Amino acid sequence: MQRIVVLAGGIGGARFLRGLKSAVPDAEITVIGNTGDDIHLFGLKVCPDLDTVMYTLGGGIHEEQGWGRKDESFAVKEELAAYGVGPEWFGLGDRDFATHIVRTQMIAAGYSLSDVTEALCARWQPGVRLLPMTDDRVETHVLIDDPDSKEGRRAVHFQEYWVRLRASVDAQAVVPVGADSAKPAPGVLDAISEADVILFPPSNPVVSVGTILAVPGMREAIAEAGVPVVGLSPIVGDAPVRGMADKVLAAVGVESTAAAVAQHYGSGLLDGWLVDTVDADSVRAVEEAGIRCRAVPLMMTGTEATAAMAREALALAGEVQA
Ligand code: FO1
Repeated sequence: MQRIVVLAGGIGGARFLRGLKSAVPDAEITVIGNTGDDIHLFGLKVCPDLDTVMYTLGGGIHEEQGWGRKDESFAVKEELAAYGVGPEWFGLGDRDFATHIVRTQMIAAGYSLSDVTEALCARWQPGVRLLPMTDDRVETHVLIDDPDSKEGRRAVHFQEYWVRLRASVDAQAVVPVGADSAKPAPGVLDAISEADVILFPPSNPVVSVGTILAVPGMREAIAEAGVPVVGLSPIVGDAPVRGMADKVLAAVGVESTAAAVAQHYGSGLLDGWLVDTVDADSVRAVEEAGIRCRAVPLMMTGTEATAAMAREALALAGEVQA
């Protein structure tokens, strides 16, 4: 049985996984989920990317939105607002709240985030093994200009940058706070060393895949696994398909192009890279950087189109191995 490890962020990672499962239903898929987007609100621990993967693969996701639960209501949020308790800018629904209550209660009782994720997945049956990148607390912060503060700059939580500010201001720096002392969660390094192929879905290269790679030992384990590592570009036609990758790429000095993202990961990590057909011109630059590259359609318009992308990624993995 083919063992596939996928480093996933939120919406892009989850949708890619749905296509991958459809393309190779018999594969054993381990997902290493980004937890840098996690946020503590109302005394609860919220793990947006783990939940997005779990709900998407478990059939509970709000399809159009890409995050949160379908058939959602917001009575708790409205009641909190009536008490003047915010933040109001973060849309936590009633059904979703239950997930965060269970998670927080289990963590308070001494369980690890890995244990909790396994327990939550027992309900959702995502059909993959979903592992948080770490059980330790990591929080991505974004440094923005703030003329009103003494330093002229201020750090905000990634969710505040993305959801409240809608990435409308430039990101000066992106810091995965706590990552340097985090340990990979149990099972993560074993899954990598036992993998037949490792995939980077079209997730954000800085705040999703980049944060996972920032956990000490992760990058080395992937490089040393000795198996094909293939990524799919989240940048199509010099712009992110969704999200704010352009803003956070600029913060780390990387252009928003499919080729620049491949070069950012580098040939020490990546063996293969898929770009969209509109970026076919960049294939040569990527190959010159020592990374095998193909141009194929990369818009995840539905499960079949996404499954085709997954098949292309696995075919490229086969090619680089040959
Ligand atoms: N994204 C939004 O654009 N607005 C929200 O209010 C919002 C709330 C939210 C609540 C739970 C959850 O799991 C995800 C949520 N997201 C929301 C998505 C999230 O901000 C990001 O898309 C991911 O963190 C990036 O991967």
